[in-house]
Amino acid sequence: MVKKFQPRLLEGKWRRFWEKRKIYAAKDFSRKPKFYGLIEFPYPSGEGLHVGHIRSYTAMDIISRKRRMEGYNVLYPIGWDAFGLPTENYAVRTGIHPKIVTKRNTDIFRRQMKSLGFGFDWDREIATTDPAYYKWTQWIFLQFFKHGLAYKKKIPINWCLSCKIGLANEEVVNGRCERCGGPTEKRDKEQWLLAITKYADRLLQDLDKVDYLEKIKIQQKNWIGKSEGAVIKFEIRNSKSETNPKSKIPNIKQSVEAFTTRPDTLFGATYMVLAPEHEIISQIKNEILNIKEVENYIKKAERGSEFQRTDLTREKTGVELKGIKAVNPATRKEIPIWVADYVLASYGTGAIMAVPSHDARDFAFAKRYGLLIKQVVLPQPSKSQIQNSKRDFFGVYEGEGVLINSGKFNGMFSEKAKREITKFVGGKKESQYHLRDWIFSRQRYWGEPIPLVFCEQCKKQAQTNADYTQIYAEIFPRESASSQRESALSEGEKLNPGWIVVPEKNLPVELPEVKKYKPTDTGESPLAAVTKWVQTKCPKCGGPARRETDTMPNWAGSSWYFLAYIMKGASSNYQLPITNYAKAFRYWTPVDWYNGGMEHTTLHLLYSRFWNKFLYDLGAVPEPEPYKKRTSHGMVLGEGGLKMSKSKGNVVNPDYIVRQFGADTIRLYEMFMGPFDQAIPWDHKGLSGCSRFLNRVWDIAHSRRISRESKNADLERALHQTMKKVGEDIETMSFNTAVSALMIFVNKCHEAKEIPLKIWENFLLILAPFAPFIAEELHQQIKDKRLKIKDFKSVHLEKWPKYNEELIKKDFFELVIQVDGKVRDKVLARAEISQKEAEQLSLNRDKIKQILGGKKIKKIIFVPKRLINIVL
Ligand code: ANZ
Ligand code: ZN
Repeated sequence: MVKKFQPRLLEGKWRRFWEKRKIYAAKDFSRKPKFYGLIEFPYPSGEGLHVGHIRSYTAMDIISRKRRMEGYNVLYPIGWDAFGLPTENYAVRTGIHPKIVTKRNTDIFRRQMKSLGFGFDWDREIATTDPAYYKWTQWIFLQFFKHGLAYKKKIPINWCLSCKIGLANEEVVNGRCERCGGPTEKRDKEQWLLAITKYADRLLQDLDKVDYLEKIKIQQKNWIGKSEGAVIKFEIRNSKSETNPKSKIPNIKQSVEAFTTRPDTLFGATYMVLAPEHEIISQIKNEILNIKEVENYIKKAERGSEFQRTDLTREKTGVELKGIKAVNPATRKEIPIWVADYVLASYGTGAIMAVPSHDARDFAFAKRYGLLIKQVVLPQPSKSQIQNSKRDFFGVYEGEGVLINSGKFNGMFSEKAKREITKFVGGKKESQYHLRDWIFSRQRYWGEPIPLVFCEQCKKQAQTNADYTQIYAEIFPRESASSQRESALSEGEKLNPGWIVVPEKNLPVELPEVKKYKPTDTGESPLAAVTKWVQTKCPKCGGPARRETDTMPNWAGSSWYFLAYIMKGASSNYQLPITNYAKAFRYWTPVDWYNGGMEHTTLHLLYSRFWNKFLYDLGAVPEPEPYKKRTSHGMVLGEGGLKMSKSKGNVVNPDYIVRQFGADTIRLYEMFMGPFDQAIPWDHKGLSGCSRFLNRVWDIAHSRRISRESKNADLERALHQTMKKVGEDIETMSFNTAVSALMIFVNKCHEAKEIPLKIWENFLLILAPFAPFIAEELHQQIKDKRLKIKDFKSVHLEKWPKYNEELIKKDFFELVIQVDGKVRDKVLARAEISQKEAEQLSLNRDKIKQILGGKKIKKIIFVPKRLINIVL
């Protein structure tokens, strides 16, 4: 009688076996090479583990298991990104403390993850909400503050009307709140900001150092948005044509700077536009004849969100400032000045030189208000067009070309003219970034308290402090050196008068208990109501002070968590001084491979690169980049292709699948469902197919003669082909084709009556990363039957088998890779490889990538069984 495959009976046994032996525990320091595989730690929501989590975790689990079998010392850790709104909202509704809710949820997540057999190192489990953890989040914030990279500023923020929370620009999608989808509006609020823009250039440049998917690099580049251009100064004067009886000063001596990426079009700048918030407007208010009208416009404009204001399809509005003019520094002609909300205060200089003939936005505006349009660049002008300046206008041309209507620059190419005209008018070459500083305050309860206090007395002191320290040093030169270190203000305290750091020894600043978690309509955090907590002593002067009641955004804890896993390995409560972790950081960083969602590319991924760079500058970590390699998985959609959601009732509960089919089946299915980087809808039939496959494996193990003596050359060759395919597919995350190769091989075994032991053994080894439970069970079955379980060696600690090139050659050929007809590389390929597969294989070769260097491919010629030629 053949025993039936009953996953439930095996899983508990092997899970305990692995846990007891700690086979997944990473060792600090080893002679083995290290591998640090990382997946984005989950937010433990009330819904439990999502099947989308499982796709990413299984993928990295497979990679980590393969690395371990290849002889690496593997770190594959897990933890909880547990601060956040849903938990707080739940607390608001139910009155249950977020701490309790979080514990409940993480217990569920942990149980689910263990049931799926992920090889996490549970000894290094972390939670961002653990005070021992957020002590460090606060500590890092304090370093930012002390180095002048955190500052408080009243800024218009995106306010979500239903969450009652300020959002970072990144959290507003199409004018709506990223979390709840509700509308947002602009509100002025004092907020803490982190100066990520100071790192913009390095965040951009160092993308060259890392192996990220190209689409990830492109998204980050675009988000940072470096624009090279010039800042050009425009004089402002009272208009000669419009008399100004109210004017007190006969002629204003003022100027406005404009940032432009196209200084070559300066001769075509026929008007200027100021952002409604531009400060010059109030400075020269008395000179503006229609100031009432202007102020009314400004009031209305400031309420619009940035999204609305930059919406290209929206009709542009504006008001001319009557009574004043700007002077175009190239033509020396007076041009009108407008205020319009399509110019943003927060970008460039908050003012533009408008060139309606070469900028679509300016063109639309000029058309609407009847402003002069003057063409100054043509793609390919004739001689007469260059000389004879008067020409009919034939539409906006935004490209570069040759200058016309531009005095002595006529006939010059744009590229050169940019430099020359900038020089001609005394402009400065400058770069601008679209990246903004990171709004780092939230007016919520369930986040890390910002470890600062505000002291009125120290604020006053700060104003006289400079003189004070000097006088003190003159009177007590000896004491001053040492005491100055303590009493001297840090960059942050100078930058933010009155804000004083909580001393490091007093960290963490723990969240106090509150009765109500609901944020207020005034926008104050619920913490503001906890008077006893808010009122404190100033650590600097001992006088009365109040604590900052804003908390950090939920991106804070995840900005450094990859380091926390390392610290936790070195000391279980990770509370040693940061320098004590230097050796462990040197050993484990950078993360070798990080897989996560595309939705985090411009948020978490960028933020954590920024924090790591800052810690690198402090000398706390040894690597300038935290992640060597970054890949991304596609979403798992609901059956039918819609996003899974409770309201649609199409959420798949992994517990139920594990109970019905076993953990190996759901793991295998999620790898088999489709190309890893694509969004794939859930399909129950596919799940059953994977279950049948595992049953077949089980049947073969129990019904075929598996012996040392038997021989089967065909099966042996098939095995080696499969070993090659599976090994390579894991490296390129082509898990679906790896699984299908395993299936094909198993069908071949099914046809055989006898299977050579060595073949079956090797098959189980390459199956193990995908289906760790069944592989372990069957692996032990073919081992010495007299052994007790305690003497078993886990299949996951066996060596990854090497395929034999010779054995598979017959079905393979050497594919010659040419670029523009020149032989550049050779690679072993399957005989029946398709053009598409051959292209993929060739374009993924490092050598070829280097030669192509992002150049455009014209066409690709493929000659089956011989060569592929990439034509540029
Ligand atoms: C004159 C000009 C002529 C421009 C031309 C473009 C084309 P990016 O590429 O995004 O950096 N600009 C500058 N500051 C602005 C602000 N605060 N709000 C709105 N628009 C602003 O865009 C740079 C261009 O956007 C600048 O170059 C400026 O218009 C405009 F044929 O200057 B340009
Ligand atoms: Zn004080």
